[in-house]
Amino acid sequence: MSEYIPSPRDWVAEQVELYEGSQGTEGLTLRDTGLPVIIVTNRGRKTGAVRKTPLMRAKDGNSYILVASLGGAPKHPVWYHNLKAEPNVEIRDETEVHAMRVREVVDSAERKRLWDIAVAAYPPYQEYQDKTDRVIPVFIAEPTR
Ligand code: F42
Repeated sequence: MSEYIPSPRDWVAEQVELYEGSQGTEGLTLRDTGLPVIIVTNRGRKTGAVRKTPLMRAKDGNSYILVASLGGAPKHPVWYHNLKAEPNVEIRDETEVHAMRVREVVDSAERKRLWDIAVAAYPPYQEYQDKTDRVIPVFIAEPTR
């Protein structure tokens, strides 16, 4: 098994530790918003190390919508590049863990539909999009079995 490298951001690493350490029974929401979070386990494209990325939970049927918002920062988060290089991930949603494959949604009609679901789940995504010049990437994660 590859090494797990925690996020250099303490609050993110702490959320992962609590969420995963409790098998998905604690640390399930973003800070004081009360809104649900999932944990995406992916691989670093250079190190090959295991990375764990908490994201907001937005669902479309059995699929998850992953929004590379990084709070509306000018650059994509590093995990965006990791998922482009290695699309096979695991998603923990509370006590359930699913094997998933992700793809970036480039079709504009499909992106709009999924974006609207994501914004309904987590309204600040729209503010993040409004404050950045980049088009915030949207992935869909679909079950592999
Ligand atoms: N971020 C979002 O973008 N969207 C969300 O919906 C979201 C929700 C959320 C909820 C709870 C929570 O705790 C955090 C949440 N975040 C959300 C933050 C998210 O978890 C990430 O922390 C954030 O998006 C930043 O991602 P990042 O991948 O840019 O992380 C940076 C800080 C980071 O970890 N950098 C590493 C480092 O060491 O500097 C790089 C790690 C890495 O992947 N390295 C690669 C490797 O090979 O290992 C190489 C990368 C390369 O190509 O250089």
